Amino acid sequence: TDKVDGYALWFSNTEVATAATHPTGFYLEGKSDTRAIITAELQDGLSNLFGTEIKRQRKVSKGILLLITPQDKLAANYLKSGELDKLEEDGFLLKKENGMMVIAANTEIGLLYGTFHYLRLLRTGEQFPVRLEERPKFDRRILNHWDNLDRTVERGYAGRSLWQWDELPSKVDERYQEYAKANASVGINGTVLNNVNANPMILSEEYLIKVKSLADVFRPYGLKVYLSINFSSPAQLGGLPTSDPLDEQVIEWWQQKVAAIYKEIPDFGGFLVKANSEGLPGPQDFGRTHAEGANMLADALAPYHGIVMWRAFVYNPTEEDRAKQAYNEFLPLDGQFRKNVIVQVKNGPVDFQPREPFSPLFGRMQNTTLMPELQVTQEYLGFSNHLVYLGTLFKEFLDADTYAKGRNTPVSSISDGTVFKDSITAIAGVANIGSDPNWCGHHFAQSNWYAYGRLAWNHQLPAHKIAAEWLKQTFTTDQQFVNAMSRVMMESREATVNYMTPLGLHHLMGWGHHYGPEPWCAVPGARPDWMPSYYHKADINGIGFNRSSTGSNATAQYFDPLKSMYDNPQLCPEEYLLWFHHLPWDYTLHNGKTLWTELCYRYSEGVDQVKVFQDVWRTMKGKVDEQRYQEVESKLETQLKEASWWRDACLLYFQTFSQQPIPSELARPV
Ligand code: GCW
Repeated sequence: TDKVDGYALWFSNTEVATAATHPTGFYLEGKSDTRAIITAELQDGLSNLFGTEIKRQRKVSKGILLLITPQDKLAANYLKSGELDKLEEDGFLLKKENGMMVIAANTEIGLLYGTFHYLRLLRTGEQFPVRLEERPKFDRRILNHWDNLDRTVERGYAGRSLWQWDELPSKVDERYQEYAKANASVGINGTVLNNVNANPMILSEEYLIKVKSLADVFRPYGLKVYLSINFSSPAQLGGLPTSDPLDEQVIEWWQQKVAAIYKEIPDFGGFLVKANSEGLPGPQDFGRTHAEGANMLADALAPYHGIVMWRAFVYNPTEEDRAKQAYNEFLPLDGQFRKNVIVQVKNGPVDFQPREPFSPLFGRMQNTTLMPELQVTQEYLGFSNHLVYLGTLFKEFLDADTYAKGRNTPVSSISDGTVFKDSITAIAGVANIGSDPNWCGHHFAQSNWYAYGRLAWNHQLPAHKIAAEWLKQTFTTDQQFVNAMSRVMMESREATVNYMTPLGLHHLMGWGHHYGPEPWCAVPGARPDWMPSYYHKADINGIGFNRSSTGSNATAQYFDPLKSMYDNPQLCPEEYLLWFHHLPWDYTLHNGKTLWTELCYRYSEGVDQVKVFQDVWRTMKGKVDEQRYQEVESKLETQLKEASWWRDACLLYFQTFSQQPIPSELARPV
C-alpha cells in the first residue's frame, strides 16, 4: 500500500511534546508478542515525540517509565496489594511515584491500552498525570464489518474489503497489523469479520483457516475475532435436510462446528446473527422463536465462553408501522434468552437515519442483555463524500434518557450494565473501513472510527473533546486549526440533518443506494416500506408520520414523560416533530414560522453551513499537508453541490403539496 498522508491515521503527529518531561527510558520485564508491541510503540512513539532516543532499559531507575502487571517479578516493589482490583481485565493505572512514571494493569492488554493512552496524552499536548485510573464502560467493544467474501463491502465507501481472502492464509498483509493497532489504540477489542448478510461459506474449513490467520495477527493487540453466521448453514453448508434449531442433527452440527472453530481459535469471540430479517433465514422458518434460535447457538458456544449477538433488526411489509416492529417482536421474548445471548439493537427504531429517537427497546427489555449497534459507515449520511462527524450522533443516543427507572436512566447506563447488572456488556459499530489508502474514504471519516472506539471505552467523554483529540493527533496541534475544525466537526451532523431530513423527516434517500434525495420515488412492485413516501407521507394536508396515539401509537412504546411529550406536537422536541406527527403545512412552530417556511429555512441553513465549512477549511491551507488539504477541499465541494441538490429536490417536491412559495429571502432552487 502507498503510505500516503492519511494512511497513518491518528498516529501521524510527530511534533515534539516540549511541555512534557520525558522519561529517561522505560522498563518492562518479560517477553511476549504484546510486550514486543508495547516496546516498539514506546520506542518509536516516545523517540519521535521527544526528538531523542528513548529505549527499553534493563534496570529500574529514577526518571524511568515503569510498566508493570501483578504477575511481574517486581510487582511487590511497586504495586500495593489490591491497588489494581477495580481495573478488571482491560483497565490501567497511570501514576507518578518515587520519581517514576508508572503504567500498571492486571493484564498485558491493559498495559497496551495504558501505553496508547500515555502516547495520546503526549500527542495532544498533555502531561503524564499524577494519578489516573481508567476502565472501559463496555466489556466488548466491537466493530461489525459488512464485508463479503468477494471483497465487496455492503454500505462500504472506502474501497474493497481489507481482508484478502484469496491470499490468506499464506500471505498476511501488513495492513492487518496496522488495523489491529489502530483498534487497540482506542480500546476496540473485537471484530466481526464478515457481513451480517452472511455467506455460509465463512464456516467452511477453507475459510476457517483464513480466519485463524487473521485472529493470530490480532491476538497480541487484544482484538478478538467473531463471525456472522447464516442461520441455514447446517442445510446450506452441512447438507442437512433442515436447519431447525430444535432438530438433534442440527444441534450436533453446530456443536461440532463450534468445536472446530475453537480448535483453531481458542479465544474466538462468538457469533453475530441476522435472522428472519430482510429475507434471511432464521428460526421462524421452522416455527421457532428468535429465542429458541439464539439459545441453541448459545448452548453450543457456552462451554468455550463464546457469545451470541442476535440482531433485533426485524421488520416486514405489514400494516404495522415499521418503527414499532422490532419492539413488538422482541419484547414478548424478554427473559427467554440465555445468559450468553446479547440482543443487538440499532440505535434508532428504523435504520441509521441522520436523526432518529432512540429505540424504545432500551429500557423496556429489562431481563435481557441488550447491546447498541451504531453505524460508523455513512450509509444514509452522504457516504464517504460528506464530512459528517458522528461523535455528536453517538452521544445524543447514549445520553438519551429512557426514564426506564425514572429520571436519569440514559441508554448508556441501560446498556453498560449499571441499571440492570448484566453479566456481559457490549457495543457494536458498523465499520467504515476499507482498503482505500486513507482507510475510510474521507479523511474526516477516520474520526468516526476513532470516536466510536473512544465512546465504547468511555461514553462519558464529550464529543467535542474527542474531535479535538483526533484533530491534534491526525493533523496538527495548531490551536487555531483545532478550534476552528472542531467547531466544523461539531456542527457537521446537524448540517446534514438540515439539508437532508430536518424536523424529524427520515428515509427520503433514493431506493436501494440510499445516497441522494428521492422523496418522490415509487418503484412499482417494490416493498412499500422501502419507499420514502412511506415515511414522509406528504400530501396536500401536510407532512410527517403520525406515530402518536391518533396514529400508529409508537409513542406508547416509550416511558413517560417521553410518551406524553412525544405524543403532543406542542411538547414534542422539534427535531422529532415529523417523526411522530403528521402536521398541516401552516402549522405554527415555536418560533412563529409555519411548518412549510421552517422547512425552507432548515434546508437552506444546511446548505449555508456547508459553505461555512468550506470557507473555514480554505483558511487551513498551509496548516496541513497539501495532499490532504486538496482532498478534503474537493470533497467539500461535492458536499456543497449535493447539499443544494438535497435542498432543491426536497423543497421542490414538497412544494407540489404545500403549494406555497419559498420565502424570497432564501436562495432559489436551481
Ligand atoms: O441499513 C440496512 C442496510 C442493509 C443492511 C441492513 C442490516 C447489512 O440498507 O444493507 O444489511 O440494514 O442492518 O441488516
